[in-house]
Amino acid sequence: MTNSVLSCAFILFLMPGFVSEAVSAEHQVLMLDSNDSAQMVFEPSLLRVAVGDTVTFIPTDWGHNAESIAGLSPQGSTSFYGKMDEPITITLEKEGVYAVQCNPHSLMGMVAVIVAGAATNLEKIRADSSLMNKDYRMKGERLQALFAQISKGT
Ligand SMILES: [Cu+2]
Repeated sequence: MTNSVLSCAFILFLMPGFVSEAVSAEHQVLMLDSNDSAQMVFEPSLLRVAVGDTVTFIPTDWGHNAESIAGLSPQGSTSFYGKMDEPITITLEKEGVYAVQCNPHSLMGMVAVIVAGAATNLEKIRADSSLMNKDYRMKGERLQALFAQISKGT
């Protein structure tokens, strides 16, 4: 009896999901009308996490959501669409750079960038997002500024 309980515990410990749940960290990003540096802004707007960590977007001020930007996330990652004025928690399951926007303020550049592990897709995502610049000037500018911070390693 004791032996079978022990071996069950051991098998659970060996399961990758169990291990990553046990060590994954939880992060929070606030959705704000303004902070010291900008209007309509995620805080922080650049976040470095480990693969398997979770990030919760908190509707601190009214009128915001958080959603993935199509095409600007690691290959094979799951897109997400948070509801207005509701928190949403995502798990960063793939390594790489994720770009996030607030839908109603995307044209005003309300974007955030999350790096899970290494920024393996940085050059691709940078190139793809630069195609948006002519249509979404502020969004493109803020994204490029955040990507530049990643490549400088700050
Ligand atoms: Cu917003």
